[in-house]
Amino acid sequence: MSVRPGVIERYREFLPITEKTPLISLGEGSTPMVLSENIGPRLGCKALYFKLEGCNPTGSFKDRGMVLAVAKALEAGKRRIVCASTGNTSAAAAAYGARYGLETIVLVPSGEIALGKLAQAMAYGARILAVNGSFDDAMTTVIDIVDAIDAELVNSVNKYRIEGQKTGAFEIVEDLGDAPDMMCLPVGNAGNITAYWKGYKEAQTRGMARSLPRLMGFQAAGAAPIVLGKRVAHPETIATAIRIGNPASWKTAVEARDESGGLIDKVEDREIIDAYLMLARDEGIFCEPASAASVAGLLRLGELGVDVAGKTIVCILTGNGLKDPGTAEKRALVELEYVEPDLESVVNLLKKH
Ligand code: AN7
Repeated sequence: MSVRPGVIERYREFLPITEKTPLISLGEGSTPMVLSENIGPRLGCKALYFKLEGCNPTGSFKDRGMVLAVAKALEAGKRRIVCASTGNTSAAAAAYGARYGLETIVLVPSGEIALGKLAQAMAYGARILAVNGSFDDAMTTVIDIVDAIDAELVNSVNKYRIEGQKTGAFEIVEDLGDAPDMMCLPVGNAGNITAYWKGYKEAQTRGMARSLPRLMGFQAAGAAPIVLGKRVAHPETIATAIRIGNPASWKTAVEARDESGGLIDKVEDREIIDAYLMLARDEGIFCEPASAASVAGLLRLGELGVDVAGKTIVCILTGNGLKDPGTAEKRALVELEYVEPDLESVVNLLKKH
């Protein structure tokens, strides 16, 4: 439990829970919707909001779905959870697993996950299997082993993950009083776009929203199977969170795209880094590279023939920038200025520019 209700309690009537489902929480959900000060006005949007999913307890949107998947695992009497991950799912699984006494096993692509995410899985005490292969190899392996090791699978092929993640859409319609015109988000394993679309449709059915948004999903150019219409054997991108070549929720992502009149397109690593730095320097928001793909995509919409002027748009910033300190250190290109600890030295140094 947490003092403010987490997503299970807040949205219990929208979720597949029973009297036996424990109302567990680490304080996930209710994340800030921050109005853009600079990027939105430059684009002529009516209003551009950033939903800061990095403010969740483990620093990413994964907590919304993980809390429900773990609650259902506990309800079913499971003792062990397992997942494959590019890092954030493993951090969330490890946190909720630790808190509620489940053994957590995570399979991650060896040497390919951001430092902050690895640090989290270590701190929470998960067993970390570094797989000699990609995320897609880790995912295939998890599906192969899950029954043999008597564990609950907590990847987004677990339907409770999608159910929990759809609460992001409910929060947005509650904050805005209706759905936005468009919502931009990164697409990796494609669970989140699937979940948001389900959430928006339910919000409309239940009278919480009148309209539905167009969903604009963005993959990294080197890991864009949905855009290309075929698997990518060796996905490559600086945004390690979405370095995925064969998304689990491919079909439902395409449905979300088509039913919403949206699109799934790709953004180059260079555009991702530009958006990542633009968010930090023009908005004061530090998200991880994968999250910045949403804004990189927004910046490309004009080119893609989509008019953003006068529109209300939400970008989902899926994870916290602190997850991946290595990218900031390498790409922000700020040199440390070494100085003696006295007034004269500091003043003289600052005069130089
Ligand atoms: C920051 O943690 O797949 O399209 O294993 O960490 O729902 O997969 C993470 C994905 C976007 C893509 N932004 O979401 C994992 C994992 C961040 C992410 C995505 C991920 P999906």
